[in-house]
Amino acid sequence: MKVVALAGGTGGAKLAHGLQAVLSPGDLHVIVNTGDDTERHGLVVMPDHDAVLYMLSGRFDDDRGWGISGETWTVMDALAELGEPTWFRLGDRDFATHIARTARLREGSTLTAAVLAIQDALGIPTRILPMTDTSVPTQVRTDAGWLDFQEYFVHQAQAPEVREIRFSGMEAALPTDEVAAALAAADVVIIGPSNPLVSVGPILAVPGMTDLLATARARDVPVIAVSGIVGGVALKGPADRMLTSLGYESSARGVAAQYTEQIDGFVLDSVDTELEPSVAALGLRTLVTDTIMADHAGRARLAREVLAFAGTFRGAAA
Ligand code: FO1
Repeated sequence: MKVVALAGGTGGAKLAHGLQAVLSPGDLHVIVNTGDDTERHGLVVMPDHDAVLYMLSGRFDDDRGWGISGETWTVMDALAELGEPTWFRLGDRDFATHIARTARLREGSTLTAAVLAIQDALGIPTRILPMTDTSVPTQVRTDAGWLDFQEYFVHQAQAPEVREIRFSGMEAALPTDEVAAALAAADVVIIGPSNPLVSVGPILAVPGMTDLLATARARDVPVIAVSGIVGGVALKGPADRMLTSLGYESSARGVAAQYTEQIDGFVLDSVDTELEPSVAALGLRTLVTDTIMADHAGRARLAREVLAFAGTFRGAAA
């Protein structure tokens, strides 16, 4: 079964890890948000790509929630001595990823070719595909004006209220050929439990992306989203406060409402059972289960349950 997962931050990366564990090698493609990408110390850093890369290669630091486990910080400390800004922390081994990727980009590789080479080097059986090859940096408007995403997220610790979100340069972006091919071959598309506004939102905002999803759905490929809001609260990050400050409901139903035009099924946590009828009233089929992926076994369990749920759509369509 060919599966395409859409992923932003940690939640999407965890579900992708579970999917990789239960699918045959080569059957999973992950389309990642590149709106969080930034340049630090002259290097291209791709937080969402790298969260998935490190998760799928068993390197992710689950305790810290980003970067590589067992990191050392020699280069960062040396940069601090040189007076360079160090609020965005890059570990020594993480630096190697950004150096290798940036070198390939400077040699003329596309973003996709540069990251696929790194994935091959790390030996993962999954293709992690940037949603687009051009730069589409996410910016958020706060009461102090527009901020680059990492300035808001890391430097200002997500403290300012977000009034507006934009993806700079998005009007000129296109899904890559690799993304289009993965969606054309997919049997199931799964939107991971990532922030619907700044993680999945940019992926769906790439011009032509929702058409590719619609084409897949037209050949009976179910598109299923998993809520990253449980009991009204984001499992990680500022999604709950962002939904509220932008006038949406911070709940699993609020997440489902973001995707109604694009999805067929929605997975919500057992904690939110009472919301299930109102999600179903949006025209969606639902699965209510434990969506908290506490450990590796939990990731694989949720992946299996979501794939079984997806199987019920194909039966219904036949
Ligand atoms: N998150 C932090 O909270 N502090 C950091 O210093 C930090 C550094 C960092 C370096 C590389 C990388 O790939 C991710 C990093 N993150 C850091 C995580 C991060 O930027 C966010 O979690 C995502 O952009 C939101 O999805």
